[in-house]
Amino acid sequence: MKLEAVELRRIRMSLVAPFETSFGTQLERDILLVKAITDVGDGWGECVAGEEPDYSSEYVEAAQHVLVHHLLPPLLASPSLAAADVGDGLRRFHGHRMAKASIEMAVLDAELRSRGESFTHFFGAVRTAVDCGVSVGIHRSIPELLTTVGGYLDQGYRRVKLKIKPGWDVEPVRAVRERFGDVPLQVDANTAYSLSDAVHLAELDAFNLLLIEQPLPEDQVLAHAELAKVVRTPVCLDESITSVQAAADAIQLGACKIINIKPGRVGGYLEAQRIHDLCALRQVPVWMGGMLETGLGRAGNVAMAAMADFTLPGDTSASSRYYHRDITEPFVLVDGRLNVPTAPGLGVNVDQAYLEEITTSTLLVTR
Ligand code: NPQ
Ligand code: MG
Repeated sequence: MKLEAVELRRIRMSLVAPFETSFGTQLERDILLVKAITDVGDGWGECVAGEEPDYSSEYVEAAQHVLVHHLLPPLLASPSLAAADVGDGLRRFHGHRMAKASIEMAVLDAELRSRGESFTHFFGAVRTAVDCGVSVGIHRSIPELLTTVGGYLDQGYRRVKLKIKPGWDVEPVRAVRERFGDVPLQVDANTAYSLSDAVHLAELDAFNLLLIEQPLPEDQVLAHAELAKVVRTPVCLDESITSVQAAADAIQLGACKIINIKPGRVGGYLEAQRIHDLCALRQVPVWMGGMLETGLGRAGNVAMAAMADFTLPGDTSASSRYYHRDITEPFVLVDGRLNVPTAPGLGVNVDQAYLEEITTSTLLVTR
């Protein structure tokens, strides 16, 4: 396969409701889509970088810059390119994993579509539908939070994740437990605490949570192991797990019992697959995270979440959790699950007319 050109397209999508986390409030998304144009057909990728460097150091404008000026030129110059070569081809460039993931995804989609193979078959997945959880933002009051959570449970979501931060943690968790009983429940702090909060966070142990996700900053891996001596709720890492090496080290250190896998965060679906396989070997449960993806990223994530060691429900929510209208056929919750696409590549089709309507810029990068 030969990469002939890459189309970078930015789109704006409003969220159905504001989404507040410990690092800020999201009202809409500025998303970078990547189309790989190859000699065997096109493929789609989606970059999960946000508008600002607040979830991680990456952000969408930087991702586009590094693709145009650094990552794409060597890939476009390569006489022959497969998805499996993208990681190696970009190894000399440090970081920028979300940018790298987006072009690898597009090349993988082109490659699999051309040979009629689905993402899910490529991953060796074992399920035809995946259990879905929902990530619930920080709310202005507990009554409003309970209304939101009740609505999601009525829709059938099988697990609830509450975003927490200092000042919004024990009380919302207590209120959800009191109102909704033993629904599978977990929390995500997006790095908002410090090790000195350990005794406070141990108050969450009373609520039988599945896990506490990324309580401490990304680089404080050892501190998570220290925290786990005080907090009995299993620690899950998200932001800290940037590679299979980081995953192996964190497990060895006792920093986490569970891992949130986001293909975009770790540099692509192939590295995510390696993390899945490592965790299966080490008997560490994993689950599929979410980055407010369009139907393209959602399709890849749902396909991967069908792999055997994805034993906990993911943040693979329905399209309607985030968007009134998606750029592909929407993912719809059926009995708390999403069906896994089985058509070639990502297995979804882009609504080109709607895509044009929400496009803010396009750039064609050629050889
Ligand atoms: C998490 N996702 O698990 C992330 C955080 C997150 C579903 O909770 C723009 C881009 C907005 C990326 C908001 C969920 C985002 C974002 C939240 C990621 O930590
Ligand atoms: Mg998280």
